[in-house]
Amino acid sequence: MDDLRQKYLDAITGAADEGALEALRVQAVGKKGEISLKMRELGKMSPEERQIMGPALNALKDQINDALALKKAALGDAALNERLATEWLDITLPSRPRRQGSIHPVSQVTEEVSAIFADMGFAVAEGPQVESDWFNFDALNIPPEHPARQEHDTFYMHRAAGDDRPPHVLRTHTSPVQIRAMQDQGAPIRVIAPGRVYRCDYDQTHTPMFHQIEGLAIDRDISMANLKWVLEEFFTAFFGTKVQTRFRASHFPFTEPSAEVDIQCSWQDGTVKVGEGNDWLEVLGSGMVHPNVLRAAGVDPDEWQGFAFGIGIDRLAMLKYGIPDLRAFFDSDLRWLRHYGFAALDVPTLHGGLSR
Ligand code: 2U9
Repeated sequence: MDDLRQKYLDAITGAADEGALEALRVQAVGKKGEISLKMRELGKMSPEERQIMGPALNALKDQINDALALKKAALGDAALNERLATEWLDITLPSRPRRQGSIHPVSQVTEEVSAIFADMGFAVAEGPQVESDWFNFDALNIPPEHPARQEHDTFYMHRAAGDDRPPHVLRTHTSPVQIRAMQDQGAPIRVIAPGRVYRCDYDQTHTPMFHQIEGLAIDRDISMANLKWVLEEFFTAFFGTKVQTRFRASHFPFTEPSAEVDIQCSWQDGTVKVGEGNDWLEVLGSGMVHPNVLRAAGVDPDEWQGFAFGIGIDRLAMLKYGIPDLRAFFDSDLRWLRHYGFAALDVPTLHGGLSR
């Protein structure tokens, strides 16, 4: 019995892997194993012999099962340690760089301007970029032979041969949006119309597509004084500092009287600072909406009056963020956007400026 014990305990200790261990288990305590066979022989023994051999064989079986279990655990640990030592991931390896987008300054400024005017009760209106010449010109008191039609450097859409109707145009301003808004809602009305506009012009300060925001406020007694207050309120909120304005008499077909508006600024080392100094920078056009325009939009000019203004968004973005060249807006390289501080997460909120 002791030989048997020693034989199996030694073999178990020396087992190289789980396969060898299983073979030993079958050989020792399996159904036809050496110890199981010995147990079967108990029946042939005298009761005295059986009383001694029975417990001894059971104890031997338990001892071998315990040794098998211990060795199995040890082999499992060893296998795991071996894997841990050979199979490892270098988690310090830098991840692959991910390309990150960035909000465009024009989009950001559009949101900022819309939010400021929304706080003053202006709704945002949008309209088509391909317009009929009636909405783009006639309704705005620019008749077919008016020189402003040429000045606008209009892109004309194609008409089929034999179709004599006047061609549609790429809108040259967002004013048609406000004509449509007045037709739909009537007066009183307060809207701003941001969006893309098109003029056939390309040089250092002009691109064939640019962005405008126009504003319109019509009520029974709206005046130029209201216009001045709204604009100063806007510039002060937009630039984050008190900004004076200067009105200069001007002429537009759609407003009477008309004024060009300058904002207070200073020039230092070739860069402009808004809201300080004794210089003036022209930034927008404005005036009281011409009675002909109100009439075309279905609003009675004897009952209603109001102001309108137009401002270039691209220019505003350049001024606020110190972008010197308009062409940067059309550059596909995102690095310049980062250069001017535009991160992917610069999302303007309606109330309370930018969330960063
Ligand atoms: C309606 C009636 C009148 C909008 C106006 C201007 C003057 C103006 C320029 C500013 C810079 C265009 O982007 S820019 O080059 N705009 O000078 N815009 S008054 O007048 C309107 C608009 C809508 C129904």
